[in-house]
Amino acid sequence: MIDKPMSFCPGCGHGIAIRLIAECLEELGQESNIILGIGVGCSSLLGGGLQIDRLHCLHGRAAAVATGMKRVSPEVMIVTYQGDGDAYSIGISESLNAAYRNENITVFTINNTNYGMTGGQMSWTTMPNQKTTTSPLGRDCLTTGNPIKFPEIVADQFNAAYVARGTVTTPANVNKLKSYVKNALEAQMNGEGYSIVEILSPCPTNWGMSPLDAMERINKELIPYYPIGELKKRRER
Ligand SMILES: Cc1ncc(C[n+]2csc(CCOP(=O)(O)OP(=O)(O)O)c2C)c(N)n1
Ligand code: SF4
Ligand SMILES: [Mg+2]
Repeated sequence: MIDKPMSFCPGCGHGIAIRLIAECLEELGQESNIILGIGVGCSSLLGGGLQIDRLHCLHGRAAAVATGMKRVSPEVMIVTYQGDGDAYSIGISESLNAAYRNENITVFTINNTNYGMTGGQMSWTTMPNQKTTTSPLGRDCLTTGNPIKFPEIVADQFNAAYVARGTVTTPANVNKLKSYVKNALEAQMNGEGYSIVEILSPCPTNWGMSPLDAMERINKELIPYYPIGELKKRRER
């Protein structure tokens, strides 16, 4: 996929995340044994260079689609790739229900604290006081709720196999994220059940920042609220 053009803005985190997922699939020998359930959003731009079977799911419904795929073809790796708006704001019911049932699927959620594709509207992960096109004065959590910590809900409350949060801001963080991605995929290969990795990812275009400043924002503002690391694992790796 390296020599194929992608449609992401300069400095977007989606490309790094997709590359890591593709590398892990190759290293695990699964690149020809996978179907992606892709959410609606900038995530759906990933198709450009990726030679992988995929279905573009209705907005927010990828976890439900993945459930059906996995139950019909349990030997195939089933992976969803979704944004925070898709997986949480719009698809929270499907996301919660799949995690609650401990479906043997792997979910990757790109958390860039907004609806990137449609011009930067507020999502469930928009930070307190963050300005977006639908919260022009800054997010008021008293009237819109607090930013959701979906992986924490899954890790604390559900019988899931593997839960982690990573980011793409530094080479060290990219390396850690790659190990989380691989662990999540291995959990599915072992039949352990539901695995999820949330990825804190820059959206310089809608944040109105340079790519470097957007990375810094994640390090300084997002990680203190959304800690990175492994939240739950059934097996030591
Ligand atoms: C049913 C439906 N409602 C709304 C939209 C418009 N829409 C397209 S992408 C998107 C938000 C995507 O945000 P997110 O999942 O966070 O992905 P990102 O673009 O930030 O990576 C919305 C609301 C749609 N395509 N379909
Ligand atoms: S709008 Fe944001 S999430 Fe979408 S491609 Fe551009 S930087 Fe990435
Ligand atoms: Mg988003």
